[in-house]
Amino acid sequence: MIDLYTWGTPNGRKIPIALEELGLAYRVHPVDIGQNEQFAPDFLRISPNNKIPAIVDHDAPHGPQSVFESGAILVYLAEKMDRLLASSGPARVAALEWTFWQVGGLGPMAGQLNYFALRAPEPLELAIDRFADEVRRLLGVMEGRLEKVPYLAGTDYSIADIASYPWTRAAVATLEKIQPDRPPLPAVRGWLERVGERPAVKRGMEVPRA
Ligand SMILES: N[C@@H](CCC(=O)N[C@@H](CS)C(=O)NCC(=O)O)C(=O)O
Repeated sequence: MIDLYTWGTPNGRKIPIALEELGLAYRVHPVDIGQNEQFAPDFLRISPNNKIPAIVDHDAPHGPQSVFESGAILVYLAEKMDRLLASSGPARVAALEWTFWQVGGLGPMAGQLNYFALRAPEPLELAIDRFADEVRRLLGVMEGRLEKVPYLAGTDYSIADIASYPWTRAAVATLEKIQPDRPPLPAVRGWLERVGERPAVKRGMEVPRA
């Protein structure tokens, strides 16, 4: 059994998508970050950076194993099940490249864009423009990749697609709202549809349920 600590945000939804895809049994523990529950001492013992998602795997070979950081959790789960991440070779390299690209690039930049464009108490044009430009640039990089291959790691669906799906969906929606006249990203949109149709993605995007 895996304990999943999460909330209904793009980072929080990557892990239930992976758990659903891998068919692993899990218990959801909602951590309401709007109520500062991420600072509770019990949660900080698992996730010292006070961020969701985090897991505890009670069936790990050396006893209960906690993991924080979504990229580390995705690699951990994929390696545990030997699925969604090739064990060696170019497909593994590509899956890790695009997973880290998402965790270190698209996620933080789209997060800042969402904050400044949709939630900030006052509109800061400079910040909105800066993050919108960077998110559009990142989605352009993704567009170039997906013009050549169906999934980020190449021919097969992998943890790179799982990491990127919730953030790409959020980023495209935000850009459509603030820049409705800018040209679409057809390859990215096709990939969003392809990935979004997977039953595990549909189920994972509903976690944690209200
Ligand atoms: N690099 C982290 C980012 C996680 C993250 O930013 N989580 C946000 C929600 S999407 C959070 O828990 N924020 C609470 C806080 O910063 O106090 C990961 O990929 O797991």
